[in-house]
Amino acid sequence: MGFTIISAAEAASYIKHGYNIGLSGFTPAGTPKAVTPEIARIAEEEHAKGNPFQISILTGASTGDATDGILSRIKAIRYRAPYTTNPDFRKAVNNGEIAYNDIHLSQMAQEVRYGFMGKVDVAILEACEVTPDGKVYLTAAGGIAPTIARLADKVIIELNTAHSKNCMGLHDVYEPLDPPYRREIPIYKPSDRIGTPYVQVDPKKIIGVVEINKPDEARSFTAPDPVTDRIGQNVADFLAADMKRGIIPASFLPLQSGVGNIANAVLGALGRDKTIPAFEMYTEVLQDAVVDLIRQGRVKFGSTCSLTVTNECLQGIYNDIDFFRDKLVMRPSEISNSPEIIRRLGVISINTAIEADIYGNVNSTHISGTKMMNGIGGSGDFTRNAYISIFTCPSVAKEGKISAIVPMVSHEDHSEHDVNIVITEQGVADLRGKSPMERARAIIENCAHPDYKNILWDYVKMSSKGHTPHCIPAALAMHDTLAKKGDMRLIDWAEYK
Ligand code: 0RQ
Repeated sequence: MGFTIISAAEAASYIKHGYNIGLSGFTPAGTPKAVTPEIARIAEEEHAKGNPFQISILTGASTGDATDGILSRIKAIRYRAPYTTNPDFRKAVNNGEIAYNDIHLSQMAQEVRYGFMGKVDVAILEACEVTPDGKVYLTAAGGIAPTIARLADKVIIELNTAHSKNCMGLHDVYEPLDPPYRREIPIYKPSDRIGTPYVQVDPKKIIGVVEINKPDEARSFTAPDPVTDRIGQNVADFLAADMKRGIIPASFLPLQSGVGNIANAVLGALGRDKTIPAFEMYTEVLQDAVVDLIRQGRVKFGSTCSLTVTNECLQGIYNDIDFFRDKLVMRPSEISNSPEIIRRLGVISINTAIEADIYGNVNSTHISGTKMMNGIGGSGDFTRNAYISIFTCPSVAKEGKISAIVPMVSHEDHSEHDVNIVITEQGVADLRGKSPMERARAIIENCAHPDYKNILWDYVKMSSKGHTPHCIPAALAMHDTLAKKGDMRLIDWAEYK
């Protein structure tokens, strides 16, 4: 290996107040886990002495508690981008303690390169192997590792033996040139490889190697329930029908699917539906359900940014690497989420909404318009460029007190111009080729919960005419009723006319 072995504490001592830190990883997969808790320890000591100590974090997507959790609890994060799922980080953001920049994941690496977020002082990369000439073999995610490794003044490697060296070869590392020199990214099918299996780092920049043995902070999934199962089945039935009528080619198209239980249920249902041929994934996160489908031959190939799987599933992949090697590839997030490639391949996107409005605008990020949930992640990258863009969600949240279908979304991430299909456990609203009023009818009739159908029709009736009818004083009245009375069903439209 040829580099100095240093402790996590020693590595952390190179991080100074005000530094911009770049981290490998995408979702907790592939994120460094040993140095960041030591940075937190230094921050705590400095805070105890009355000194300021805060850093900025630039990474691929969400990290684990060892980064976003620990550092946000002790107020050691000044700024962070992009997507995150940590509850303590979320609390700090919604308290106004952290400057959070929620950008599309495909844009993260290039915005760092363009200098929008300042320079990268230190990059910390998790690796399963590093060679003396600076070839860094990443672990379970591509993220923005190639970019931060190249731009950072200094690099720290966390060599994690919890990841097998069998991971070597699963990555395809490629960084596009910036305008005006950018060319097409030459991926024409999900399995195309265009780069190297490692990230090249200038060996002179490597401060040292921290040896660890820590599994990814993988999230477990709650068991599927009747609602997520129904949503999954509705998605599978919809896609099978679209294929039957020739809208989706008989050979099928690559799929992207988000994280969480709905995504797992959707994939499970697609796998079971034998009228749908074995298909490919061109996605950013690949969950356990897809790995099972690869084993069953139902998924032929998975191109992803990260293996966001349980540790047991990940070890299964490493153990059966001869089987998986030609069926999986991990890419940097700007390639896995590249609008150019998503559009070229005709990817069908499936993401989860917090709420959708009757005209097809979708909120993926904010609870009641102001509180950040997680972030937009890659949902915008895929939705805007998909062959067919699908949003799923349960029709109601919090035991029915909240309708996921509302007159106007309280925050907009995906506009009516980009959203093709909305699916709840109630049914499917196909918005393609429809005018706003036609969309409203499809969404209210097919997706809204029965408790809310008349409420939503009453809103439409009281709306002033126009291309997109609205009653502006009442557009957020269901949210206002939730805030005041705790249940959207208690809406009294007369109060808002
Ligand atoms: O609350 O946690 O208190 O139970 O929101 O909702 O139904 O458990 O759904 O975990 O799949 O998350 C959109 C946030 C959904 C996620 C979002 C409450 C609900 C519950 C969570 P509790 P569920 P999920 C790939 C693509 C954006 C990024 C993306 C997400 C909690 O899917 O972050 O798509 N998406 N990336 O009760 C108030 C509503 C609500 C509501 C739900 N209308 N009002 N609360 N909840 N709807 C991934 C990457 O990009 C890496």
